[in-house]
Amino acid sequence: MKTDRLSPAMNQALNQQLTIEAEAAQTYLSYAAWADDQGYAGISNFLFRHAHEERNHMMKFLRYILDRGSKVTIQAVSAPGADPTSIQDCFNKVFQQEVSNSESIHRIVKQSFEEQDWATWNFLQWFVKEQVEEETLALNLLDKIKIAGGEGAADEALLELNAELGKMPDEAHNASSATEQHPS
Ligand code: OFO
Repeated sequence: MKTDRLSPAMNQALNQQLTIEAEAAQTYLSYAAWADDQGYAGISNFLFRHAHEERNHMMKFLRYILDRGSKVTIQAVSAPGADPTSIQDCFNKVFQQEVSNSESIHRIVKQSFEEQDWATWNFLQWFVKEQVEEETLALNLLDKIKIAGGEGAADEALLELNAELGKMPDEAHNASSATEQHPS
């Protein structure tokens, strides 16, 4: 009896997305370490927490593939790109990464529609909504930086943003507890 409820093509697409989420986590980790090194502890903490969120996204894909009786294939994760050159560049890159991730998720939504795989279509709706929130968050941060002067933003404005992001609540725990497991 066939117990794998995913098509081979859908299994491949979901496993690829699992790797993309892991790569997103690595990129956020590298930006967080860069921001800390630049002296922006609050921005760094925000980015560390976001790295954790991306890892939770990876776990959601892993769990779903297993729940559908299908096979998880853990792949190598590529190294993040170069460090940002400024806080504005950092959030530009964050925004670009989120848009590219949204596009990748939308491709799988389309595939699930074409395959009439309604369980996967339904599973992906959480991610469609999540990506709207993540793109909006990144855009709002870019707006704040632009208003503060963009590449020429004064130190005071960046320190204010640093303090604000350090306190911003989100789904993931603080970097200090980043090694704990907390699926969400
Ligand atoms: Fe930043 O998002 Fe995962 O999916």
